[in-house]
Amino acid sequence: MAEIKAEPFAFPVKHDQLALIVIDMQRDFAEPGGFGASLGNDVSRITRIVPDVKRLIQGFRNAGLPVIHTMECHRPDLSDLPPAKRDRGNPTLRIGDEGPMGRILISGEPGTAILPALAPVKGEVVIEKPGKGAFYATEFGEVLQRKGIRQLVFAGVTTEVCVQTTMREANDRGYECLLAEEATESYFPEFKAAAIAMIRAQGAIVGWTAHVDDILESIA
Ligand code: TIU
Repeated sequence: MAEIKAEPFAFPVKHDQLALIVIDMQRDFAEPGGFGASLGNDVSRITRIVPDVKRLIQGFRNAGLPVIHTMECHRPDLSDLPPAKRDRGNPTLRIGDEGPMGRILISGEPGTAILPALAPVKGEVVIEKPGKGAFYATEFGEVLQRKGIRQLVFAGVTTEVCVQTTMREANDRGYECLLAEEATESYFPEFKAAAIAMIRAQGAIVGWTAHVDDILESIA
């Protein structure tokens, strides 16, 4: 059986069931003036992983394997934004407010877009999600089922919020999940390290973690 070198043990890869899930690599989390910065975070940590996310995406495209992108965002009328989410975090700009890149985390606004270097290409699915997890109130689950995808490689931000939430949701639904370590980041290095440790603890309780080079080698 084909394997990807991973922790806590080798990931038993089935290439015909494998997809790359790129979580929320949006300007709002990576550029000054966006949502991440409004929460008081150093967004330069996020931009540093762009080259590793890019080569992972390119590897999947070259191998003819699916790449699915997610975007955290809300409808312009905020009907999918619970007050409990809008009011959280004491940010300088709340979701839906007008910022330097348009309205914060609103579908179609410039700041909500995926970073140009990682932009989806024709044919790639983009899931707009109102939650931290990609399954809640989206068509993500149906898309995976329709495409026969059962194994998910994860990249994107932030490790302990939207990436980990989606991995946990996927794990409960029976998907085998592998996190690409250099292709994910948090505003807090200690949270990234803790999320990686939690995910692969107890015999891969939520999933596996692997290095980008080892993932790329297996799909080359
Ligand atoms: N995409 C994602 O992780 N959304 C967040 O709000 N993350 C934070 O860490 N704030």
